[in-house]
Amino acid sequence: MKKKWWHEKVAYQIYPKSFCDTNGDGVGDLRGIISKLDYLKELGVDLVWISPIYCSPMADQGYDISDYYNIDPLFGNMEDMDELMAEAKKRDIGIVMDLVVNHCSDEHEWFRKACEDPNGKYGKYFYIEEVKDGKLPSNIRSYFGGSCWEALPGHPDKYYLHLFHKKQPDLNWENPEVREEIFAMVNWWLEKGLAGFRIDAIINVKKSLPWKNYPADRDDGLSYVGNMLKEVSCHDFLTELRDRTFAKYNAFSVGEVFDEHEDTLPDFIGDDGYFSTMFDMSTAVCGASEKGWYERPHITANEYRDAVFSSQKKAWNVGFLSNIIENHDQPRGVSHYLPDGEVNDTSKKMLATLHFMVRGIPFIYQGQEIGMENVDFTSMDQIDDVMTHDEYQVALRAGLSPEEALESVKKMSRDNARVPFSWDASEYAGFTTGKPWLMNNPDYTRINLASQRQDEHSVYQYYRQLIQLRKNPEYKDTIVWGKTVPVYTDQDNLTAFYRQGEDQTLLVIANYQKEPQTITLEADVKNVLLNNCGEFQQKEKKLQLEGYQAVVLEMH
Ligand code: TEU
Ligand code: CA
Repeated sequence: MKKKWWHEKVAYQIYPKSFCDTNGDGVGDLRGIISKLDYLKELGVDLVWISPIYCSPMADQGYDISDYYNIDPLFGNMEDMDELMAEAKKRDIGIVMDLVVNHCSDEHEWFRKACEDPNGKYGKYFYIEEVKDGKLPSNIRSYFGGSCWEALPGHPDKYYLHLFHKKQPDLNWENPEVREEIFAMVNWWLEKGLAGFRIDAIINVKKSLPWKNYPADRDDGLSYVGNMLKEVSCHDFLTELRDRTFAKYNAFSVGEVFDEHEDTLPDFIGDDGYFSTMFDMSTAVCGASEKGWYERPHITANEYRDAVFSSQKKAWNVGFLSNIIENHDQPRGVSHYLPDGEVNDTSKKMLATLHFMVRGIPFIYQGQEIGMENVDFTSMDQIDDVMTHDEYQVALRAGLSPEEALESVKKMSRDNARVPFSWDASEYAGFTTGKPWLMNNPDYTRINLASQRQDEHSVYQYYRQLIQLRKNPEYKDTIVWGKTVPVYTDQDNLTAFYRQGEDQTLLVIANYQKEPQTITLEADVKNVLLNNCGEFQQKEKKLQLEGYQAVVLEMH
């Protein structure tokens, strides 16, 4: 496998609306990010991915872009962006933007022109179909609920495709002019000195044509988008995208890819893959039900382990996955993957250890490093996210009471991770001097950065140690490149694996339960590199682990 500059990096995701507000309007901004660069440096971050900051009507929080060449005034302006890139560069931090090109906003001028003249140049930028007798071209359900077809404004006989929100019309990648527009835009940003892109929803760009119906999978008569996507391959589009853009600049690219199969993984992240890396979504999708969020069971310790190990095995010898426990589309990792009632500093550090010690590029989502938890929403009015509101309706239609529906969807709500970062214990958690656009997590006086910075045993300090260990010249090669070899897999609620380097072996053990557990070591311990709690209790070959204890050992 070819070594690339990004393999050793530690990345951090910023959700700009909720990171840091500097002008008191309650919305995070670019100057806020600039003001926190020293903080990110202190943590040890090398790459910062910022969710969309382009001009947008914000129907889907910036994932509906109306101008790819400008910054939304909510976040600042292009001077701020240039300054951010320059200041980041001084600190040896690369800026990664979100590339949202499966769709744009219905307020983009391309779509406005398409509405004016559906048969003209811009009509061909989208998927627009004639509809006779109300018969839609296909019965695909949009990701956010309802049909993916919507009447074209001003043309009741024509419908356009939107796999996401109706304010996010899909761009027609079959049209070479559209692809040229996209490549030019990507290169324009890369010329500005961007380190790379996170590529949004990219597996959706290739549609199965001609349109047709699929077997319905809910009683709305509609069918999951994936049923259409699995009939086609993105290969040609993604190869062209790579060759015309990222490859020319040696830029970093991380794909948002779901449901990828082992046989095509080399195409995505092999040496000459479409992307530098892609997210490992295996734990995020664990337990997902076609019926909706309300049907979703809590993931178990063994399921978590099996999902991680199977990804590690798939990617070994192929390329690098990017590891996450949460992002702006997921609940908080600690609430998602740890049992209810057992979310505490020790178990949070255990999860962090697993996240950082498996092979791959670690991405921290803002607030993860201080162990931010899900929000105890008490009303749907507190939730902004379009997807949560749709899933709430799905739950009601399935017969749940409003209370039950709220209880069930709030566990998965994307707003759990979208509430403002808890900087300190002052009003609005130090995020803004105004009123935040989305409520703070009410637990901010208990969980915030300011207090954890002073406490050497905090979750935050533990994240710093994990990053320092990863960058320690003595262990770096093993942690970055070493093979992940699962061990003790017949013990329940235990995730343990070796990282095998050239002439070094590390052993990572996590006791994923509140009861103690004992393991028998296969070799002698040379060094204890990390330990998230209490004593290191070894008697000869027996190692006794406390509940949620995690250790990283260098072995003889
Ligand atoms: O997400 C793509 C996507 O597939 C999501 O619908 C995902 O299934 C869901 O959020 C899981 O909770 C990307 C972005 O990350 C998301 O924020 C956007 O809403 C979406 O694309 C549309 O651009
Ligand atoms: Ca602001």
